[in-house]
Amino acid sequence: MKLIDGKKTAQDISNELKQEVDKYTAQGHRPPHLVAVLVGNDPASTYYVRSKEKKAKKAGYTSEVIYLDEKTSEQELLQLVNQLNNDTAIDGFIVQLPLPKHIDEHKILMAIAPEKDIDGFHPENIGRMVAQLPGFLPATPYGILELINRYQIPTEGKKAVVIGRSLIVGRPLSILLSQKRPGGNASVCVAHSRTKNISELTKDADIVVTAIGKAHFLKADMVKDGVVIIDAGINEVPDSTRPKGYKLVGDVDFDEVSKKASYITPVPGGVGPMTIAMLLKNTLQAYENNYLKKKN
Ligand code: L34
Repeated sequence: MKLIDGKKTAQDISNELKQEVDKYTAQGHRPPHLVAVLVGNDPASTYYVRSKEKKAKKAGYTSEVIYLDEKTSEQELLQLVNQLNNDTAIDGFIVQLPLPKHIDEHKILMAIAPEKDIDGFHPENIGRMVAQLPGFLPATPYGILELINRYQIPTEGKKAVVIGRSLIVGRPLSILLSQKRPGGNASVCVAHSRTKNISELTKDADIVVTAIGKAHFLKADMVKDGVVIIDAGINEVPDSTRPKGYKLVGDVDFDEVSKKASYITPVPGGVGPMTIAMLLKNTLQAYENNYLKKKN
């Protein structure tokens, strides 16, 4: 079994990005600027946006989080999105999900200017991904592809099962894995809550990706020997021995499944840190497109 070290890979990518940024700033350009918007104060979401800001700064970017009250109206958030769209000092921004129930998520995502949509959630970027045109790939699936490529895990002609069909992970990843591209060319099956006898599918798979948010969902008897496991789940389970009172686990029963896997991502330290690294990569891309090309 080989452990896929997302934390280290994310660090490598961050160092690579920093070199690019240093090169641009040495030429007299301003650094890339990333903004995250958080509505409300969910502890996990707060941690993720702070982490994005911190990692951006480590890579030499400027960055900030805009914290909005839980009660912010849809109209107010739309106004802020519009303001960020028009601010040329900002290369890319994200609105952290989930949003409070009184705000229509789709309305907000649609309002983000596609050229600043570094999450790749705008329908224009989703369309570009599907058509394999230049655009932003959503950070978590992009990070998974990057892990597959950097670890040189064969995907061509392999049977992949993606469990989950969310806009953020399952749906886009299932598309990417099947496309003609590095880390692609797999035969992909998407499993979800309405799938019958999921084991029948996973047992036959060379690659299993879990993205459903259910702790210990994937068990050893559901996979074959030598399987590649990518765990995109992040679940908090109670643990009184930890200062926070919980620990993070993925969707995979890691201790058991890792014995059968050829490659496996841990949680934490797998897909999560890669999400942030690829967000930074997209931000650099946005900076090159929106700022550098206009200056030169
Ligand atoms: N708009 N909303 C928007 N974009 C995103 O890309 C996200 N996501 C998901 C939630 N909402 C979003 C994230 O950023 C999930 N997510 C995310 C980002 C980073 C990490 C986890 C999820 C992460 O860094 N995880 C670490 C451990 C964190 C810890 O110790 O608590 C890991 O090692 O998995």
